[in-house]
Amino acid sequence: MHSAGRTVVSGRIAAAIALLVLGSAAAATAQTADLSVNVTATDPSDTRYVADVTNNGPGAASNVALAVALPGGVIPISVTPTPACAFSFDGSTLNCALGSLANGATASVTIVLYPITTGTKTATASVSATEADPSPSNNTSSASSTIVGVGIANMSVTLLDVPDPLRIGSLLFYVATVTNGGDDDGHDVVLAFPLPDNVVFLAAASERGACTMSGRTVRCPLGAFAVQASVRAAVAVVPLQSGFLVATASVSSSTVADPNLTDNAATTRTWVNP
Ligand SMILES: [Ca+2]
Ligand SMILES: [Ca+2]
Repeated sequence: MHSAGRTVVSGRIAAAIALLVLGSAAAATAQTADLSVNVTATDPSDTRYVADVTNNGPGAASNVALAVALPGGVIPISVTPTPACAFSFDGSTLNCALGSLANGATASVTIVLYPITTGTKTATASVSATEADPSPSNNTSSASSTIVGVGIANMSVTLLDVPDPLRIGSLLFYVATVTNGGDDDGHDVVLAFPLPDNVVFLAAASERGACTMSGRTVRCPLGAFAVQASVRAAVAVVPLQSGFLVATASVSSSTVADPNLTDNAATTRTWVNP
Protein backbone atom coordinates (compact mmCIF):
# COMPACT_ATOMS: atom_id res chain seq x y z
CA MET A 1 0.00 0.00 0.00
CA HIS A 2 2.76 2.37 1.07
CA SER A 3 4.77 1.81 -2.02
CA ALA A 4 1.61 2.18 -4.15
CA GLY A 5 0.99 5.62 -2.50
CA ARG A 6 4.55 6.66 -3.25
CA THR A 7 4.03 5.67 -6.83
CA VAL A 8 0.95 7.92 -7.06
CA VAL A 9 2.84 10.88 -5.55
CA SER A 10 5.83 10.46 -7.82
CA GLY A 11 3.40 10.18 -10.76
CA ARG A 12 1.94 13.58 -9.85
CA ILE A 13 5.43 15.07 -9.52
CA ALA A 14 6.37 13.64 -12.90
CA ALA A 15 3.26 15.19 -14.44
CA ALA A 16 4.05 18.54 -12.84
CA ILE A 17 7.64 18.38 -14.11
CA ALA A 18 6.35 17.44 -17.55
CA LEU A 19 4.02 20.47 -17.49
CA LEU A 20 6.88 22.75 -16.47
CA VAL A 21 9.13 21.34 -19.20
CA LEU A 22 6.41 21.63 -21.82
CA GLY A 23 5.51 25.09 -20.62
CA SER A 24 9.05 26.39 -20.82
CA ALA A 25 9.49 24.74 -24.21
CA ALA A 26 6.35 26.50 -25.42
CA ALA A 27 7.65 29.79 -24.01
CA ALA A 28 11.00 29.30 -25.76
CA THR A 29 9.31 28.91 -29.13
CA ALA A 30 6.61 31.60 -28.64
CA GLN A 31 6.01 33.30 -32.00
CA THR A 32 6.94 36.89 -32.52
CA ALA A 33 5.92 38.93 -35.54
CA ASP A 34 7.38 42.30 -36.50
CA LEU A 35 4.42 44.09 -38.05
CA SER A 36 4.94 47.41 -39.77
CA VAL A 37 2.62 49.91 -41.43
CA ASN A 38 3.33 52.50 -44.11
CA VAL A 39 0.76 55.15 -45.02
CA THR A 40 1.02 57.12 -48.26
CA ALA A 41 -1.13 59.94 -49.57
CA THR A 42 -1.78 58.86 -53.16
CA ASP A 43 -2.27 62.44 -54.35
CA PRO A 44 -0.84 65.40 -52.43
CA SER A 45 -3.93 67.47 -53.20
CA ASP A 46 -6.52 64.81 -52.43
CA THR A 47 -7.65 62.95 -49.32
CA ARG A 48 -6.90 59.43 -50.55
CA TYR A 49 -4.54 57.25 -48.57
CA VAL A 50 -3.12 53.74 -48.83
CA ALA A 51 -1.99 51.92 -45.68
CA ASP A 52 0.24 48.89 -46.33
CA VAL A 53 0.52 46.50 -43.37
CA THR A 54 3.48 44.11 -43.63
CA ASN A 55 4.51 41.19 -41.43
CA ASN A 56 8.31 41.15 -41.33
CA GLY A 57 8.26 37.87 -39.36
CA PRO A 58 9.72 35.65 -38.17
CA GLY A 59 6.38 34.14 -37.18
CA ALA A 60 2.91 34.51 -38.57
CA ALA A 61 0.75 37.30 -37.15
CA SER A 62 -2.83 36.66 -36.12
CA ASN A 63 -5.74 38.99 -35.39
CA VAL A 64 -3.95 41.81 -37.15
CA ALA A 65 -5.71 45.04 -36.28
CA LEU A 66 -5.22 48.36 -38.08
CA ALA A 67 -6.51 51.56 -36.53
CA VAL A 68 -6.39 54.83 -38.49
CA ALA A 69 -6.99 58.20 -36.88
CA LEU A 70 -8.64 60.31 -39.58
CA PRO A 71 -8.12 64.05 -40.02
CA GLY A 72 -10.84 66.57 -39.20
CA GLY A 73 -12.85 68.30 -41.90
CA VAL A 74 -13.42 65.22 -44.04
CA ILE A 75 -16.31 62.89 -44.77
CA PRO A 76 -15.50 59.16 -45.10
CA ILE A 77 -16.38 57.98 -48.62
CA SER A 78 -15.07 54.45 -49.02
CA VAL A 79 -12.54 51.92 -47.78
CA THR A 80 -11.16 48.71 -49.27
CA PRO A 81 -11.33 45.93 -48.15
CA THR A 82 -14.77 45.67 -46.60
CA PRO A 83 -16.23 44.36 -44.35
CA ALA A 84 -12.78 43.90 -42.77
CA CYS A 85 -12.54 47.68 -42.49
CA ALA A 86 -15.21 50.03 -41.18
CA PHE A 87 -15.37 53.71 -40.30
CA SER A 88 -16.44 54.65 -36.79
CA PHE A 89 -19.91 56.13 -36.46
CA ASP A 90 -18.53 59.65 -35.95
CA GLY A 91 -16.09 59.32 -38.85
CA SER A 92 -13.05 60.02 -36.69
CA THR A 93 -11.38 56.61 -36.98
CA LEU A 94 -11.13 53.61 -39.26
CA ASN A 95 -10.70 50.11 -37.85
CA CYS A 96 -9.68 47.02 -39.82
CA ALA A 97 -9.64 43.40 -38.66
CA LEU A 98 -7.17 42.01 -41.18
CA GLY A 99 -7.02 38.43 -39.82
CA SER A 100 -3.75 36.52 -40.20
CA LEU A 101 -0.66 37.65 -42.07
CA ALA A 102 2.06 35.13 -42.99
CA ASN A 103 5.71 36.06 -42.67
CA GLY A 104 6.44 38.39 -45.57
CA ALA A 105 2.80 39.07 -46.41
CA THR A 106 1.33 42.55 -46.93
CA ALA A 107 -2.27 43.71 -46.62
CA SER A 108 -3.21 46.93 -48.36
CA VAL A 109 -6.02 49.23 -47.20
CA THR A 110 -7.26 52.05 -49.46
CA ILE A 111 -9.05 54.95 -47.81
CA VAL A 112 -11.04 57.61 -49.69
CA LEU A 113 -12.24 60.68 -47.83
CA TYR A 114 -14.02 63.80 -49.05
CA PRO A 115 -12.58 67.08 -47.79
CA ILE A 116 -15.03 69.72 -46.58
CA THR A 117 -12.38 72.13 -45.25
CA THR A 118 -9.03 73.26 -46.64
CA GLY A 119 -5.64 72.72 -44.98
CA THR A 120 -3.33 69.85 -44.07
CA LYS A 121 -5.08 66.50 -43.66
CA THR A 122 -3.06 63.86 -41.79
CA ALA A 123 -4.04 60.20 -41.44
CA THR A 124 -2.18 58.24 -38.74
CA ALA A 125 -2.28 54.43 -38.73
CA SER A 126 -1.17 51.98 -36.06
CA VAL A 127 -1.06 48.20 -36.28
CA SER A 128 -1.08 45.39 -33.71
CA ALA A 129 -1.55 41.62 -33.49
CA THR A 130 -1.86 38.86 -30.89
CA GLU A 131 1.85 38.00 -31.13
CA ALA A 132 4.55 40.03 -29.42
CA ASP A 133 6.21 42.60 -31.70
CA PRO A 134 10.01 42.79 -31.30
CA SER A 135 10.15 46.14 -33.07
CA PRO A 136 7.27 48.43 -32.07
CA SER A 137 8.80 51.56 -33.59
CA ASN A 138 7.51 50.77 -37.10
CA ASN A 139 3.95 50.09 -35.95
CA THR A 140 2.72 53.60 -36.67
CA SER A 141 2.85 55.74 -39.80
CA SER A 142 1.33 59.01 -41.02
CA ALA A 143 0.72 60.71 -44.32
CA SER A 144 -0.57 64.19 -45.10
CA SER A 145 -2.13 65.94 -48.03
CA THR A 146 -2.89 69.60 -48.48
CA ILE A 147 -6.35 70.65 -49.57
CA VAL A 148 -6.42 74.05 -51.26
CA GLY A 149 -10.05 74.07 -52.39
CA VAL A 150 -13.34 72.49 -51.44
CA GLY A 151 -16.86 72.65 -52.74
CA ILE A 152 -18.50 72.29 -56.11
CA ALA A 153 -16.94 73.59 -59.31
CA ASN A 154 -18.82 72.66 -62.45
CA MET A 155 -16.01 72.81 -64.99
CA SER A 156 -17.04 72.61 -68.61
CA VAL A 157 -15.40 72.90 -72.02
CA THR A 158 -16.56 73.81 -75.53
CA LEU A 159 -14.52 73.22 -78.69
CA LEU A 160 -14.51 75.16 -81.98
CA ASP A 161 -12.69 74.38 -85.24
CA VAL A 162 -11.63 77.25 -87.51
CA PRO A 163 -11.95 77.10 -90.47
CA ASP A 164 -14.33 74.28 -91.33
CA PRO A 165 -14.19 73.05 -94.08
CA LEU A 166 -10.57 73.44 -95.15
CA ARG A 167 -8.05 71.85 -97.56
CA ILE A 168 -5.34 69.28 -96.81
CA GLY A 169 -2.12 71.02 -95.81
CA SER A 170 -3.73 74.23 -94.61
CA LEU A 171 -3.84 75.59 -91.09
CA LEU A 172 -6.56 74.41 -88.69
CA PHE A 173 -7.13 76.01 -85.30
CA TYR A 174 -8.95 74.37 -82.42
CA VAL A 175 -10.18 76.77 -79.76
CA ALA A 176 -11.25 75.28 -76.42
CA THR A 177 -13.08 77.46 -73.90
CA VAL A 178 -13.01 76.24 -70.29
CA THR A 179 -15.54 77.69 -67.83
CA ASN A 180 -16.34 77.25 -64.14
CA GLY A 181 -20.11 77.30 -63.82
CA GLY A 182 -20.11 76.10 -60.21
CA ASP A 183 -20.62 77.81 -56.88
CA ASP A 184 -17.01 77.47 -55.69
CA ASP A 185 -13.56 78.06 -57.08
CA GLY A 186 -11.95 75.36 -59.21
CA HIS A 187 -8.28 74.53 -58.66
CA ASP A 188 -5.57 72.75 -60.64
CA VAL A 189 -7.73 72.80 -63.75
CA VAL A 190 -6.17 70.99 -66.72
CA LEU A 191 -7.32 70.92 -70.33
CA ALA A 192 -6.39 67.75 -72.24
CA PHE A 193 -6.52 67.60 -76.02
CA PRO A 194 -5.43 64.36 -77.73
CA LEU A 195 -4.40 65.19 -81.29
CA PRO A 196 -6.48 63.43 -83.95
CA ASP A 197 -4.69 61.06 -86.31
CA ASN A 198 -3.30 62.37 -89.58
CA VAL A 199 -2.49 65.89 -88.43
CA VAL A 200 0.85 67.61 -87.88
CA PHE A 201 1.07 69.53 -84.60
CA LEU A 202 2.24 73.13 -84.89
CA ALA A 203 1.63 74.96 -81.59
CA ALA A 204 -0.59 75.20 -78.50
CA ALA A 205 -1.07 77.83 -75.82
CA SER A 206 -3.73 79.10 -73.44
CA GLU A 207 -4.53 82.56 -72.10
CA ARG A 208 -2.83 81.32 -68.93
CA GLY A 209 0.43 80.36 -70.66
CA ALA A 210 2.19 77.42 -72.26
CA CYS A 211 0.80 73.97 -72.90
CA THR A 212 2.86 70.78 -72.90
CA MET A 213 2.83 67.72 -75.15
CA SER A 214 2.97 64.20 -73.80
CA GLY A 215 2.78 61.51 -76.45
CA ARG A 216 0.21 63.01 -78.83
CA THR A 217 -1.84 64.69 -76.09
CA VAL A 218 -1.67 68.45 -75.51
CA ARG A 219 -2.10 69.40 -71.84
CA CYS A 220 -2.74 72.98 -70.76
CA PRO A 221 -2.43 73.66 -67.02
CA LEU A 222 -4.98 76.40 -66.38
CA GLY A 223 -4.66 76.81 -62.60
CA ALA A 224 -7.47 78.22 -60.47
CA PHE A 225 -10.88 79.28 -61.75
CA ALA A 226 -13.05 81.75 -59.87
CA VAL A 227 -16.80 81.28 -60.17
CA GLN A 228 -17.85 82.00 -63.79
CA ALA A 229 -14.23 82.41 -64.91
CA SER A 230 -13.54 81.42 -68.51
CA VAL A 231 -10.18 80.69 -70.18
CA ARG A 232 -9.44 79.91 -73.83
CA ALA A 233 -6.74 77.66 -75.26
CA ALA A 234 -5.80 77.22 -78.91
CA VAL A 235 -4.12 74.34 -80.74
CA ALA A 236 -2.83 74.72 -84.29
CA VAL A 237 -2.46 71.71 -86.59
CA VAL A 238 -2.19 70.86 -90.30
CA PRO A 239 -4.40 68.00 -91.60
CA LEU A 240 -2.65 65.46 -93.84
CA GLN A 241 -5.67 63.46 -95.01
CA SER A 242 -9.05 64.32 -96.47
CA GLY A 243 -12.33 63.35 -94.84
CA PHE A 244 -13.83 64.04 -91.44
CA LEU A 245 -11.41 64.97 -88.68
CA VAL A 246 -12.78 64.33 -85.19
CA ALA A 247 -11.20 65.90 -82.10
CA THR A 248 -12.18 65.90 -78.42
CA ALA A 249 -11.04 68.18 -75.59
CA SER A 250 -11.64 67.40 -71.91
CA VAL A 251 -11.25 69.35 -68.69
CA SER A 252 -10.58 68.20 -65.14
CA SER A 253 -10.07 69.76 -61.73
CA SER A 254 -8.25 67.55 -59.29
CA THR A 255 -9.28 69.24 -56.08
CA VAL A 256 -13.02 69.84 -56.07
CA ALA A 257 -16.09 67.83 -56.95
CA ASP A 258 -17.73 68.31 -60.34
CA PRO A 259 -21.50 67.74 -60.15
CA ASN A 260 -21.93 67.37 -63.92
CA LEU A 261 -19.35 65.39 -65.87
CA THR A 262 -21.30 65.39 -69.15
CA ASP A 263 -19.98 68.86 -70.07
CA ASN A 264 -16.35 68.05 -69.19
CA ALA A 265 -15.60 66.95 -72.74
CA ALA A 266 -16.46 68.43 -76.12
CA THR A 267 -16.05 66.99 -79.61
CA THR A 268 -15.88 68.76 -82.94
CA ARG A 269 -15.87 67.41 -86.48
CA THR A 270 -14.03 69.12 -89.34
CA TRP A 271 -14.34 68.38 -93.04
CA VAL A 272 -10.98 68.26 -94.85
CA ASN A 273 -11.17 68.64 -98.65
CA PRO A 274 -8.61 66.85 -100.84
CA1 LIG B 1 6.88 46.25 -35.62
CA1 LIG C 1 -18.79 69.68 -65.43
